[in-house]
Amino acid sequence: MQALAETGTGVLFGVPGGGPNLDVVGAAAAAGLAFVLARGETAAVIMAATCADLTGTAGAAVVTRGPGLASAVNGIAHAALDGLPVVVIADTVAAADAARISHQRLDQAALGRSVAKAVATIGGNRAAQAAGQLVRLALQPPPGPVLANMDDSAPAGDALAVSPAGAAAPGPGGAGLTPLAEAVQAARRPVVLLGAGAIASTAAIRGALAGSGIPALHTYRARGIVPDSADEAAGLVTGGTMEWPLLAAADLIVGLGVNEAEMIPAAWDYAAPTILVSEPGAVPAGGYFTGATALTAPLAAAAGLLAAGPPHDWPAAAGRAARADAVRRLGSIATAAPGRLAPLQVAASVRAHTPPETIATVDAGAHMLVAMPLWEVDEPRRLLVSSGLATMGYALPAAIAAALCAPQAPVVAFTGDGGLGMTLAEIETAVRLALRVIVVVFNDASLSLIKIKQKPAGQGGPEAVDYRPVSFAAAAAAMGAAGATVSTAGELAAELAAALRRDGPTVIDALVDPAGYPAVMDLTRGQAGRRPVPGLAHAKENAQ
Ligand SMILES: Cc1ncc(C[n+]2csc(CCOP(=O)(O)OP(=O)(O)O)c2C)c(N)n1
Repeated sequence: MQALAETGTGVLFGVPGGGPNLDVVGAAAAAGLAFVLARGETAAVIMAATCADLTGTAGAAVVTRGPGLASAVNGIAHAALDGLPVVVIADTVAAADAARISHQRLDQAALGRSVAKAVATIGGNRAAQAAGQLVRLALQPPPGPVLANMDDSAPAGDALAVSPAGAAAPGPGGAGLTPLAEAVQAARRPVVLLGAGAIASTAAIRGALAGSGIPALHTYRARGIVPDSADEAAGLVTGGTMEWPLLAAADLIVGLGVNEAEMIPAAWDYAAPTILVSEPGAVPAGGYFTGATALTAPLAAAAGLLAAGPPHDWPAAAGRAARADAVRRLGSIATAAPGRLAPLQVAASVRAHTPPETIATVDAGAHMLVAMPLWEVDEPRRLLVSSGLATMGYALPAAIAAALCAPQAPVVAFTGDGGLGMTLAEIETAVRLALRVIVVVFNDASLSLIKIKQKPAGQGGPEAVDYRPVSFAAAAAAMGAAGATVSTAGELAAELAAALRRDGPTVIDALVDPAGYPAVMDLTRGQAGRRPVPGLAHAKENAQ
């Protein structure tokens, strides 16, 4: 605990088992860390990972042996794929008792190795030293989750086992940024892809791109590096097709700090060459970007090279035009049956009725496809999502952590009814902690994203995707939160205003019509996305 406190960690999340776990909670208090009791271990680790994301310090979670760690694994996997430093402290069946006790005994080292950057058994008289080493390892680039299995029968703290995913392969040495410098000189239509690895270089990248007119696409986690109010902010790159008009018109694609786990598994088949630059120590991009050149260099230097390139021939504000076109096309899908809201209307209305500094957390599902492009941000870390793992059950725990670790900003959690069902009990956590979290549930009693994917239509039957209707407003009230059901834009705006004035959490149960989701899917990931933006001629056509 001392090691965590010394590096700035302020909160320990968890669900303790008996004995040693409770000692950990006690040690946290002694070291000055607050303890937050969660309702589930996955949620506790997502909370810890979100605090790590927002503060740059290591997140911390404590779980019991066996079921506690097994239940935490999904949260650890989220932290691993989004590169977030979290220290998970687990009780164990002591090695000295292993021959006798098989109750709740799992191979916790093996379980941890499959998702964590490093696993250590910590105990005995070198425990403090090993703990310090583990915390440093979590934070060291590339950051990631680590697991400490506590075992006082361990003789002197076993050596740390670093799992392969945590050991960054070195990038190509020698070439430095020369290939980028040459490509930039030859390019007339460069596009930049910004990933979460570039957040730390935000100032340099903004300085280089501001006023340059070079369009910048952002991965989900990188949104806000170039503010959405800038002409260069071109919207999202997901590996889908929303970004197609720009990338198809580009003659050079330059990725800065892109984590390829963020990209959906579609083919990367643009005609323009792709050059990916990773910060030294980061996990370099690998196989996703077919044919790409990977370089390891400081991102600020790479951004500087871009700014020093020759004049380009993009139309004025090409990035803004591309993003506006995507948002306009999404907006045209906002139709809903009477008594229901269109999901697009919900996302747009929440953005319009909350202050600019609001932090939004977004769950996995069809609602995410509408919330992500519509949530405009002017700073990084205002739009949080489980990007690499894309796990359901993320938004509510992440929102609770955001309210705790970034208390100055209002927090909104966008979730589907399926995802909220997975973490519903954490509403009580938000009530207990009196956190101003606004949960907006896109309630259509269905796993809509999966329903869209039923091919042929209806594959697997309704029983594969449909739930009975649930009143999340009533469930929230049962846990002591404010709850309201809304089915019109006016009701939604009124409930948002009331929620922003409230000290504790509010659940806004938005009855949505999922009818527009297939068209949203087609626009963001299908053929409808492959339509040029008016006025943005294709580079090849232009060259003729
Ligand atoms: C933990 C987890 N289980 C399953 C999935 C696969 N999955 C992705 S989206 C989705 C449906 C989400 O439904 P809901 O939360 O109601 O949101 P909607 O799609 O209706 O907007 C499922 C099952 C996942 N991403 N994470």
